[in-house]
Amino acid sequence: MERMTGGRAVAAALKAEGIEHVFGIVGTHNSPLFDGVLDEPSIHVVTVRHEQGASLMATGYARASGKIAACFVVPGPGLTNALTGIGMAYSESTALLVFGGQNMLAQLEHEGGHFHELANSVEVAGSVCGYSTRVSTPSDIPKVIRKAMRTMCCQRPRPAYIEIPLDVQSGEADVALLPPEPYSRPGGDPANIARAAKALKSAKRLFIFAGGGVVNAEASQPLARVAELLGAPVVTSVFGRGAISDWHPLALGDGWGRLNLYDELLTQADLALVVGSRIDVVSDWNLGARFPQRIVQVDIDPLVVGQRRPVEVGVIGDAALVLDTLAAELGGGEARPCWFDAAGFRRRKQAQMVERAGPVLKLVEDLRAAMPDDTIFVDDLTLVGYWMPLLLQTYRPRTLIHPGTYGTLGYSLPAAIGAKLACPKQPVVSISGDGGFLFTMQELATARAQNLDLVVLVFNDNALGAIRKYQDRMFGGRHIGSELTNPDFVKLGEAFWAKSVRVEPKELGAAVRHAHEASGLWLIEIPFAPEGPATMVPWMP
Ligand SMILES: Cc1ncc(C[n+]2csc(CCOP(=O)(O)OP(=O)(O)O)c2C)c(N)n1
Ligand SMILES: [Mg+2]
Repeated sequence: MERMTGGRAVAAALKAEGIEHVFGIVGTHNSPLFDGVLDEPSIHVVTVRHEQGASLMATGYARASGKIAACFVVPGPGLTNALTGIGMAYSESTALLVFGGQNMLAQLEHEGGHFHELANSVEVAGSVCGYSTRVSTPSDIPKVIRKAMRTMCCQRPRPAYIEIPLDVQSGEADVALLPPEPYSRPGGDPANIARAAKALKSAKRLFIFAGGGVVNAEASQPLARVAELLGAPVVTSVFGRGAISDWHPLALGDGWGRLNLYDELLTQADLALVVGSRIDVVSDWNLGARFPQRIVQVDIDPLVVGQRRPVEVGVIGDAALVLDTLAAELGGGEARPCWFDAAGFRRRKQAQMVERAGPVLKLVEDLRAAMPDDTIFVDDLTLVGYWMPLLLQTYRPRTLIHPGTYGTLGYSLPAAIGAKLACPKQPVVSISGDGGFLFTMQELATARAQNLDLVVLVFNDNALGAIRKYQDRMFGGRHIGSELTNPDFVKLGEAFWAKSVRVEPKELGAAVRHAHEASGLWLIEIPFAPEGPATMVPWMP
């Protein structure tokens, strides 16, 4: 038991939980929190330029590394600004720990016109968090942080919100810090896993659909092992990209259903093993709706199992633990040869992509060739970005970060900054359109302040291009609100001290390679308006 302020208790508990980064903006209502971490050299504070940047940085940080970061925001506008990134994290099944300041405890009982006042803030945050609470004494802080950590680490990861009134932040109390706890996730019911193994053995032509849960659980190795034992090709969801390396002979790539690339697989398969995927309605449903009748589903979230399609066997548990046990169950027999011509499929898919994605494919291939294999690419909602999960050869988990179904413009730059801070040894490339970039471009100042090596690409078509295409298709070309008058992006980059250039699409590979080799903060504008059929936006009706 030690006497300390609430601010110090937060810092000490964060240190004990192994949290190394705090993203945020300081104000009067969270100053004791910031002051508390001044004395913790292991905790690095990153001042952002808008709270949306803080929460998006923390999502990129977690998706690139699996580590949890904290955010410190003031109440009212600080919290509401951060909500967009917290909503993204919720939708992406990503953990981040947000601390909100608050007025004094006694001021919270009824509306009083207090500074930053926001009614029901715990419920407001709770709508995009897996856990949301307010603490009323410094003594409770370690326990509450532990509870938040357990909800994030022992089940489907979701953001957590802890609100600390000013008098609790600055008031002193006796605080008992908690010893570290090994967080564990459920391993799945062994009898159910045995049933799943039996069902899988009875199938002749099965495939695996791997989602973000495989990435979250670091389950790439057991996934590949199970796939090899079953002779099952593996399709990934957008979130599962990299869960199996594209170098693996059983990898079929990303499963954007809209392009009907997978008909050949779906019409022949007799069972789908779905691991760590909610079968997302935006990106996977066109595929999921055509999965075979027989489905075995593994997920940490009981609500996901059987949610979209009835299952023959459902196993609730961590993907790595369940797949490990499953591999042991299956291990008695020989590895089966794959029933599906995966190499032939990949060749035919590539030929289709040349036809459908033409110039975008060339550009993505140039990007891939220009950068090392461990480069982390972070997409925004932009025409090139939509194509990335389909077209980018992805060799490792956590190296292609595509925005979640929540789908906010302005995702890429802050998420890329978070990714770089979490994984400083890996190159990071941010991919935005001219529209999305201006949502969060002020975080270039954060990248510069943190001295980050970062390559920021802005594809400029002077339009909200995806929406302009939608208007072409759905409204007979009646464009409203989708044309943009832009700043000079090179001058804008230079104003933020980024080395800034404008290059033609065919020069992109060389420009990106040069930026990577030269290091530092780079902004590369590429005038590019990809043309083509409406199916270029894979989620369009
Ligand atoms: C916060 C938010 N507002 C609006 C949208 C709707 N929206 C989706 S894509 C898009 C156009 C994006 O334009 P740009 O970033 O220039 O990329 P482009 O489509 O031109 O490649 C818009 C407005 C959104 N996804 N998020
Ligand atoms: Mg655009």
